[in-house]
Amino acid sequence: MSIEIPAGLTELLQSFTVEVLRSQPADLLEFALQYFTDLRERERGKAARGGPGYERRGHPRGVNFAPEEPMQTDSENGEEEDDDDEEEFVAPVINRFTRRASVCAEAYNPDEEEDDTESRVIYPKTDDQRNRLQEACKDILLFKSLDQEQMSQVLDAMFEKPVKCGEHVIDQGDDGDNFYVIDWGTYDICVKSDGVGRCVGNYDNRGSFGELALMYNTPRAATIIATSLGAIWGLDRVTFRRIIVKNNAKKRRMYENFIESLPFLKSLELSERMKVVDVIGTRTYTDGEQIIAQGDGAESFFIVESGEVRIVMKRKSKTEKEENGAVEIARYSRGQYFGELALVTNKPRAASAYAVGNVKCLVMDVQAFERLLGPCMEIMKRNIANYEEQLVALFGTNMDIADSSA
Ligand code: 1OR
Ligand code: 1OR
Repeated sequence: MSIEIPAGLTELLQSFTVEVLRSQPADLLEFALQYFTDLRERERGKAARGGPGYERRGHPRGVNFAPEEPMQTDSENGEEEDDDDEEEFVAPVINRFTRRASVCAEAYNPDEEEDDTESRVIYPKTDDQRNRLQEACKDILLFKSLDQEQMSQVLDAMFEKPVKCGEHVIDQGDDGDNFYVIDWGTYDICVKSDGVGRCVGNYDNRGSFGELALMYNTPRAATIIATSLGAIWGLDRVTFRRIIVKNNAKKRRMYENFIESLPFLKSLELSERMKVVDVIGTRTYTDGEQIIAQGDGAESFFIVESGEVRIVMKRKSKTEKEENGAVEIARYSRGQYFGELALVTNKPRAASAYAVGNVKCLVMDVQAFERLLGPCMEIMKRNIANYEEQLVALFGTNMDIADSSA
């Protein structure tokens, strides 16, 4: 007589066994009870949302949403479950290390923060999720100075969150729970002051938000509202502080003197200059590499840390249709900035920038630029007025620099 093994039984017991081995519970029966109760709740939740891997209509790249509870390992090198070839069934994980982060406004002191190496958050991911996550995080400036191990811990800890159009992902004034990286979708940044709310910017299918409350233990500084269907990757507060905030302390030590020495930042208070350091990322370029392309939309502002940058402008005159060739209009070296014009004028890049030899730049995203560099705007605008004069001298005509990309 053959005995039929019910579908799913092997996976169910395997996942349970893995969890028992990982968590080593004192009371096996109690653990099992909680494990299976939780599993049932999750399955019911899934069913209510329209079955496993619930509907992802409208996603341009096909989303797989992660399970909602992370695994946590008790060692830095804790073995990750090999989930790559697991299909639909991903068991929820209960573990003795799960704990809620407190969101009180304690002062920031990385040296006093608990190292927290004993708990590491891991959300298992499919290959597709891993690829999309890596793509989304590729240009996130806050991640740029992490070493490989820190980066892999961050990626492990991130979880996918579907977003509905109109959803408030973050509400101004709330405590900070997670940092978010955008996978896809558009989001408005709204700020309320004196009871009046206004939209001050937006994210278009890329970028990140939610770092401020976690970095400085302050209430959320803005409301983020999805203006389309979308998906974001969350990173919990504890992991964010353990890795990013600690790394920022190192970044401050590295860049404090350099940032202090920059004349165009002199209108900022010391604490504001340190906030600049907190949000900048570093990018390196090799000889001849393009840093900015004339005519492109602008998302970043650059400060040269080392090497030299050539600024080259191609121009069509307003009356004639032909291009007048490319002219080198400026060279920048350590301590000088570029890429501010398009951010200030909200126009495409007025010129291209290329690395001369190996170049390292400090890079800031447009939101941080607007949020932090307001007090430096006078100096920058004076410089922009100089561009206008140079434009006339170089091309012998008076045209709006923003038109040069036309
Ligand atoms: P958070 O943790 O405070 C809201 O939660 C997030 O919105 C915030 O982190 C930033 O990541 C993001 N002012 C404040 N927060 C901003 C801003 C911003 N832009 C994005 N966020 N300003 C933006 C200008 C484009 C200044 C508005 C006066
Ligand atoms: P962006 O965001 O437009 C290209 O990207 C950057 O080149 C620009 O910001 C400036 O930071 C930088 N006219 C316009 N942009 C200039 C100029 C410039 N020089 C540097 N940039 N002129 C040269 C003045 C010496 C006038 C045009 C001939």
